[in-house]
Amino acid sequence: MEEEKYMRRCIQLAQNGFCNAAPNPMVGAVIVCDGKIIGEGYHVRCGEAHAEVNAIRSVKDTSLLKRSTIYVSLEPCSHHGKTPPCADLIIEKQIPRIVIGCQDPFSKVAGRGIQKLKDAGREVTVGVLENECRHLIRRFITFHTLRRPYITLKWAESADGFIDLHRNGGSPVILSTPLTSMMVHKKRAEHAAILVGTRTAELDNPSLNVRNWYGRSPVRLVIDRRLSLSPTLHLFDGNVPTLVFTEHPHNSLPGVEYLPINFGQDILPQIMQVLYERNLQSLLVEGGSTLLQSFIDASLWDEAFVEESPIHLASGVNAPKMNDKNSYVNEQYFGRSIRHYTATK
Ligand code: AOF
Ligand code: ZN
Repeated sequence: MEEEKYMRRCIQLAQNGFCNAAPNPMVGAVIVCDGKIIGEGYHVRCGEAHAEVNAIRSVKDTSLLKRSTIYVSLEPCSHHGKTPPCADLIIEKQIPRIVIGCQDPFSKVAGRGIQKLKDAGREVTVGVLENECRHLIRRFITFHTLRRPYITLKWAESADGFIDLHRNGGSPVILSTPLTSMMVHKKRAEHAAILVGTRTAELDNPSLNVRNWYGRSPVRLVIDRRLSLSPTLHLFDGNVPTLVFTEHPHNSLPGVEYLPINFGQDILPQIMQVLYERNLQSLLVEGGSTLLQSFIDASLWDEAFVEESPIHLASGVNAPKMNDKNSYVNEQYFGRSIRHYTATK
């Protein structure tokens, strides 16, 4: 119980890294001596000190470290990355006991941090609140174990199962409310990249940036096989880096990169490969229906959020259909019903 209490605090601290830790994982650490927390820290920003370093730095009376326990939501690192190994620091500071939430899936660590601590004679416990700790860094874990980004699908549909709007020549029907659009912007801030298909880019002219929430805007991705999209679209305003997947790469717009892919083959694995190579660890797919359905049909997704509007459209583009085996929980955001799916692994 005691261990879970401190690990819960680690997770809470780790979440403060939400905006800036990526592509590193969010990690929190707590140092406890004689039943009291004497130090706390979290990984604030990629490239800067790790959680354990910040927690150790925060301890006023460092002589207590020799009889303390350090709790950390992720295995302390064992490698020299942008910062030196945390396992070495813990050994150097003579902290005798280490309680870890989950193992680091990153190939340069992957158990070596735990081993280093054990080899130094420290008492190591692994797996306290393991599921919660893994859930916190699920994007990082999926990226490093499956070698592809963590994929979230998102759409809003009418009560009768249509998405959109102005596609039948009618005037636009807005299915989301200003409040649920905040949720969409929060989702954008949680992802490293965001993808839409050609028709969505053309008809909705989305900016795909983060406005109604705080955090970084994701890298924008659009599929434009024949380069038919107008350069005046918001996507090409140069405010956020944008990648265009096409069979006719060219270079003419600032902030926009054209990447050739083979449309004669399945394009999703090719896009995934580009994201993997660029260390873009998570992807939000915002439409349209055909693109979303292709991710569903390929079982290439991890989570999906479907906002159900009470509005009846009577016609329009059919909303994507989940497979029957996919279960969801009902969530509620600001009076709107959301089906939240999690892929079965
Ligand atoms: C930890 N504590 O707080 C974090 C860890 O380039 P670096 O030095 O920042 O190392 C990045 C890797 O370190 C990252 O891929 C992950 O394996 C681990 N992250 N480890 O001990 C932390 N954020
Ligand atoms: Zn570290």
